[in-house]
Amino acid sequence: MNSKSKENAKTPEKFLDLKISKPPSNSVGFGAIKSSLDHVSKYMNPGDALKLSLKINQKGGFDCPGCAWPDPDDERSSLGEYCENGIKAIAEEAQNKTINRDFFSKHAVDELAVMTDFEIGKSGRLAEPMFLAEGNTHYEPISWDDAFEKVGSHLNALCNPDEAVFYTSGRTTNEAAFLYQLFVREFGTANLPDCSNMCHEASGAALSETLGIGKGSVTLDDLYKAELVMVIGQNPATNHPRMLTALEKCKKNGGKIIAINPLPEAGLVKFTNPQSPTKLIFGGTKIADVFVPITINGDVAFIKALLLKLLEKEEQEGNIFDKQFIKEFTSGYEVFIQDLKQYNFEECLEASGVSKEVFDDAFNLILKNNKIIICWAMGLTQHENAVDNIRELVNLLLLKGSIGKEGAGTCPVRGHSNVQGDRTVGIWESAPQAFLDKIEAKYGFKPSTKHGYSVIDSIKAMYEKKAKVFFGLGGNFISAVPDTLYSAQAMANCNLTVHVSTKLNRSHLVTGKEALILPCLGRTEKDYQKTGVQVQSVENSMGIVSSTKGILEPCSDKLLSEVAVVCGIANATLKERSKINWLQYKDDYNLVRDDIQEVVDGFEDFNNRLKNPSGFYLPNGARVRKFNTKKGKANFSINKLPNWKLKDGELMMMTIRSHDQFNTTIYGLDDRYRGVFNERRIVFMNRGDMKSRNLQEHQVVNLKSEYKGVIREANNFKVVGYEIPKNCCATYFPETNVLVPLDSFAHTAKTPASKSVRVTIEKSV
Ligand SMILES: Nc1nc2c(c(=O)[nH]1)N[C@H]1C(S)=C(S)[C@@H](COP(=O)(O)OP(=O)(O)OC[C@H]3O[C@@H](n4cnc5c(=O)[nH]c(N)nc54)[C@H](O)[C@@H]3O)O[C@H]1N2
Ligand SMILES: Nc1nc2c(c(=O)[nH]1)N[C@H]1C(S)=C(S)[C@@H](COP(=O)(O)OP(=O)(O)OC[C@H]3O[C@@H](n4cnc5c(=O)[nH]c(N)nc54)[C@H](O)[C@@H]3O)O[C@H]1N2
Ligand SMILES: [Mo]
Repeated sequence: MNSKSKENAKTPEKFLDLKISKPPSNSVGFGAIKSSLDHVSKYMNPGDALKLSLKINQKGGFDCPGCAWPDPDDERSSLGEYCENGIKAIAEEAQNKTINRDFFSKHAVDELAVMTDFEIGKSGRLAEPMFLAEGNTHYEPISWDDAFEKVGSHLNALCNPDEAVFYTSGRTTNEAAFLYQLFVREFGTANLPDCSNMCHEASGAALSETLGIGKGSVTLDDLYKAELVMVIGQNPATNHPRMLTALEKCKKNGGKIIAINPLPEAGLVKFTNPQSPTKLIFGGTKIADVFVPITINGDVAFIKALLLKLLEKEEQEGNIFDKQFIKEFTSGYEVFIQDLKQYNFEECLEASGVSKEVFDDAFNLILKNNKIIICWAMGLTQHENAVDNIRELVNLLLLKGSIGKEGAGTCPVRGHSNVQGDRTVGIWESAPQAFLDKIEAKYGFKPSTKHGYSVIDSIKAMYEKKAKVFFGLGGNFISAVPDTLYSAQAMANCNLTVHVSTKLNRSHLVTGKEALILPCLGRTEKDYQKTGVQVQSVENSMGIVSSTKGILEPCSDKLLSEVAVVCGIANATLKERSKINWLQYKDDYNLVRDDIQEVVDGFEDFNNRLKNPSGFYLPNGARVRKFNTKKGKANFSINKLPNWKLKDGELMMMTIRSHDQFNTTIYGLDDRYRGVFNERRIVFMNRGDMKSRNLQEHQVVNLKSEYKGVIREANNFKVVGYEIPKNCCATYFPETNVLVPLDSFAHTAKTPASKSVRVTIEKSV
């Protein structure tokens, strides 16, 4: 076992050289093009870069491994569906540098852990399978066959299949994900935690209960046609840049936009479309008509205030609610209204931290418009009351009849490029019985019907030594999960930790007694198999399934595809006891798709329909007012105001992404749109809160969070005064994951509450 797992799990607490400038008033534009070209020229050869940028998100090209924002059905830009952060995601994967046995023989595990995440990521692409033996300080090379046997023998040595956990990150394609969950279920467990547990799980839980489908209901076309789009708890200029093009189009068609966010995020204020050269010169579009600077976790209160005023108007004028829709399609209206009437408007507004003037501006837009789309992301899903946040939004949409019609509906904006597809094809620790029945009918074994471990349950189980093998298909578990030190102990308690990865990351350095790194092909690379170069499929945030095919030569000839890795491990683990011929699938992915079509609803004629260059839409009940709930109706829900209070001196901290990162992969050290350069260990604070604590700009501070009597600490941050509501502060993920308590998560969904962490701030001495 690696002796220093807890130390290795933390990001190094060292400073760089912080520079601050005024945040730019608009986003994207020239700055974005320059930034991505700089990035590409540093890490890729120019020929590959050009080839890739022409094929990114093109029909018949490859799906950008960045975010899950959909591509236009019709015309696509000749520059590729260009976006700065998409280019960075690709450059990160397609870089020239590789690391193999020489690298690992030179650097001990503990030595690598001293590097920052930025430095670790820059080491290069993993080029061959590596093994860390018990008690060893260095990884050593291992053959693929031996690696498969090693995993198989560990799994088979467990007393019970439930002693293993199988994590998935959302880049995994449908084909690899389907086979992976099939293997895990045939092995005998439902322990399938995934990044979705930390991401949009709360959206899935809230939407399934209220609208009968855990996905959003709108298409891109709806966004163009909406009268009003609300963008809540989301920073699209950084995390979904192509969404701004859709919002711009909506505005051009007369639509209005309300942004609700504690921070005046750049893209929401002004946006310059990089594909429109005249705009680059003459300035951009002001995106948000109303910007609502809400306090962290003030959303239920704000929405309730809106609902109360709508109800008041409805009672006066009688034509505000869509009563026909409510009568025909919904359930629970009376009880909901009764409950709503118990709340007081002024109290709600005060709890939201929003002024009456701003409230009125937002309210008037909602009052006037009936084609409303609500978009949201992590600002709503990562709170203890996350499910309430989303259900309350659904209440608003239902009152306005804004669901299942053109230009209206729900739009949870997904993170990883195939996180939605992974769930569709069975990466789910609590999959519906109907799905498990289909697996049984097709393959002849009975999948476990137990509720498997989510991310949080997995960490607890490993900590308590109830789970002993950790397997990760993609991702960077230790840096992504909450409560870094507790989680590091959980990993260290395992007999074996395995990661299928493209790049070195901190999870490779916080290991069980033994550890494996299995390097795989990325999206951009050609996947050569017996029947030729393989095509795979992904599903975007709006339920469109489309093909993806790499175009570059693999960076090493020792890489396997994720599909081949899963097949190899399944074969080596299950051997003769399997009812499935595992090795056939890796030779021909069409066979995987034939199986998916039999087991997963909506994939009829899959192989053929995947040939359609624009892909195909999966069925979506909410989109056509067919609500797949128990009563067949859309449900109003009752949501309490969260009753958290800060103790004296505490601030509510949100952990957010900078402009130069993809989750735990740090592309660079700047957060250009927020005017922060060359530093990540910063805490954004309200200037009044700084004054009352006697803190100066760039003051070095330590952060502490106390939760249920346990104190967690993160040291060495620099204070940056910022336009953020009082009593709120913000830091970057993953540096402050050490402060996020494992036990603080969304009810029902178990999403870690990494946007509402109570902290105190002390000067470092
Ligand atoms: N370039 C890039 N693209 C990405 C990613 C990336 O890291 N880099 N990550 C991908 C993934 S996996 C995901 S899930 C998405 C994440 O996309 P986002 O959700 O946009 O990412 P975050 O940085 O977590 O931003 C959360 C936003 O919510 C706001 N917020 C925080 N708390 C609250 C609150 O209580 N109420 C409201 N109304 N707002 C709040 C914050 O100010 C911030 O603007 O992006 C995906 N795309
Ligand atoms: N405090 C805090 N914590 C958070 C969040 C937050 O906002 N705040 N956000 C949460 C969210 S929304 C998410 S989605 C999770 C993300 O959690 P993860 O998905 O686990 O993390 P990533 O950083 O996206 O994973 C990056 C790693 O994936 C590997 N990788 C990249 N591409 C591929 C590929 O094609 N195949 C394979 N096999 N591996 C690949 C690389 O080795 C890389 O190091 O983090 C969560 N954690
Ligand atoms: Mo995510």
